[in-house]
Amino acid sequence: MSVGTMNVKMIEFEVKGDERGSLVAIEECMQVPFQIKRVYYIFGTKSNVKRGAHAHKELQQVLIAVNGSCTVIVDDGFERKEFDMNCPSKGLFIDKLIWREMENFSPDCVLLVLASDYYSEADYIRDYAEFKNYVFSL
Ligand code: T46
Repeated sequence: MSVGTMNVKMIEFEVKGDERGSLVAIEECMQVPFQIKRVYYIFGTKSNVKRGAHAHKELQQVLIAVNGSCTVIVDDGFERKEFDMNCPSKGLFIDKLIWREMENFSPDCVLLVLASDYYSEADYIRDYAEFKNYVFSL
């Protein structure tokens, strides 16, 4: 891994709109680059709360602010980037081994997450120094 190759990218989903409103469809291995094994969503986040602050050894995810807004900060151990999440037709793909933090949640924010695997606490790295050591040892 080296500077400038952080595997995080914003995906624009096609909006099927008509006079009734809008619809976005997401299928595994089509609009997102993995098989979707788990879906969860974060809502009712209190103001001034920060979430995340961990990386995953293997898990890949796509984060979508289906309502409201929040900020996602990503860090591959070499550089940090910030993404404003405020559009239900955009998803942030986050590869494995990326540290992530979420903050600035609007009261109405619903952050939908599509994940490549089932929940496993063993996949989390929750200490930043440990994360950097892990990345630099690869
Ligand atoms: C991530 C960011 C974007 C479960 O039991 N099953 C699950 O699938 C998840 C995701 C969580 N949990 C439990 C574990 C904790 O007791 O729900 C509680 C809150 O989870 P956590 O503190 O990890 O939540 P966040 O918002 O800090 O992080 C979550 C995901 O865990 C993480 O994978 O990338 O959202």
